[in-house]
Amino acid sequence: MTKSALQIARAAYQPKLPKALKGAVKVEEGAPTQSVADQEAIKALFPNTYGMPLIKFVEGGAMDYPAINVGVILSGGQAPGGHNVISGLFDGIKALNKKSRLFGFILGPGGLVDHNYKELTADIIDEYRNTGGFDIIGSGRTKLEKEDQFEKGLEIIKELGINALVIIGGDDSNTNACVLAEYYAAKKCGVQVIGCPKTIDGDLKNEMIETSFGFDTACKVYSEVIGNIQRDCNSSRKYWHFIKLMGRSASHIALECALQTQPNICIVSEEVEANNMSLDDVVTYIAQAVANRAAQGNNFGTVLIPEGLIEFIPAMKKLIAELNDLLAANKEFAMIKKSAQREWVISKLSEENAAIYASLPEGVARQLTLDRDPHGNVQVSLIETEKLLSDMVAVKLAQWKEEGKYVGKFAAQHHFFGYEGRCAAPSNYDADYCYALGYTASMLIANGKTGYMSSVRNTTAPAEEWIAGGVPITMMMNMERRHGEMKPVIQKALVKLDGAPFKAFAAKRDEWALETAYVYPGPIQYFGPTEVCDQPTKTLALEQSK
Ligand code: FBP
Repeated sequence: MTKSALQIARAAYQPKLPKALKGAVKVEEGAPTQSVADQEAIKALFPNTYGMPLIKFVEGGAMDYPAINVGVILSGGQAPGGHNVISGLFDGIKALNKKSRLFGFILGPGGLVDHNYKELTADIIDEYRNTGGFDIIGSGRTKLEKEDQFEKGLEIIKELGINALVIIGGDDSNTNACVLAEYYAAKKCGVQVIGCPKTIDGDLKNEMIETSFGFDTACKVYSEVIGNIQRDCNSSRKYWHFIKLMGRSASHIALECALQTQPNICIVSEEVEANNMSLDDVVTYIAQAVANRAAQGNNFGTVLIPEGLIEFIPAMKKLIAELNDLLAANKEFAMIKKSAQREWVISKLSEENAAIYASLPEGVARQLTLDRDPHGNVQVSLIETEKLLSDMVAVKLAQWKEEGKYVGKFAAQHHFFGYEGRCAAPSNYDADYCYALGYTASMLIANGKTGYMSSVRNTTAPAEEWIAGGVPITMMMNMERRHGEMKPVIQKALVKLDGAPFKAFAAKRDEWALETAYVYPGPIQYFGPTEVCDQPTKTLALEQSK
């Protein structure tokens, strides 16, 4: 296999570990925990894994552990650093006992159910250290939720003598990890389940989980490209660029990229919802900024749009909620001829939602009825919000021109950044953070824990001072409606409008809208001065500087 010069140099990088993990560790237990909401309901559903204490690892103890066999699963969308979680886990279980073994289940949770696995040996691990992607074993979105899946999994777990499973995933996959932990604990199967917080979306975070891995690298990649586009549009001065950014419901990626690049406009879905804005309000806001710049002779600019925006416009949110229930209850929808689907949907929706649905451009309306993902989420990455908004802005500007309120030229370019950043070589931050998360998972296993998520905190400080431990997954849960039913799920962390990152953005955005205040972050640097190579995201830095 031919390797790039960077790949070769990067293979030699030794990720940093918190001081406490460098030798033998001791467990320090905190107070018992409870779920963030719906305590009674969650406790009843997780009698064996509810209320466990927070865990912190400190130096001390003995390194005398029996050999263990561990299974690892990568679940959901790719995020930079996954390979380092696995190499940290591998090194951790080997440090505990050289005879320990690691098995990777192929293509996500489905690999466990289908008994599709491979042993991850030292040679394989060494090929993937500090690389992006999930290709070491592949990933998938199969939802592990049914008893027969758990039982099929148990067969291969027993066959391979696996003591513990590590599930590397986002909020939905870690919810499933917890359900599985509870199931195996209730049946006294002797199988531990540990989760690791993955997702570029940045929406799996709380007091104990500072950030999900991959967010740092992905945002840096998108910011590099946004910066390049800004320099291009500031050079030719003829286009408005509408840039949609991945991130599902939450706007963390868009907000972080805005803090890094200072675009003219960044829409934050959570604010749109809080201010009860309609689609027309959002369009008017953008069009006004375009008109204000045009009045100064600047017919160019950048607009960042979070991919989940459409779900946060209150009227659209109601429509999507009704569509979710409608489609879940009418599986035959997929069999209806494409040309008849629109009419069918309109005939079934409530009057209010039918009117909104009918008013949408045909393409966007169709995109709202596409298959949900296995977790019941609308696949927002498939909805072309960037085009919808720029078309509507063009119409509004044309109208203002007629009324003599606008005197510019408006030409738009569209971009969608998501896949470009999900498999990038992890930044130093993600390389270190992921390795530490994997290593911590091995210590949770060695100490007999199950139903915990690996946690590494204080990550804006030097890695030596990072705090490693575990958080009971039930602590992060609440009840939410999914596929038409109430289910226990990890609460999604959306952008907080009273949080430091949003406030920092809000304080500057009017200036950025009018001026050309672009910042050009350039590509991720892996070698060089620490202020260039080792900076965390602005989101994390602002959140930690409270
Ligand atoms: P996860 O929650 O699985 O980490 O998803 C990340 C993500 O990249 C989202 O930002 C995006 O909406 C989605 O995956 C796209 O899914 P797919 O890879 O199936 O196209």
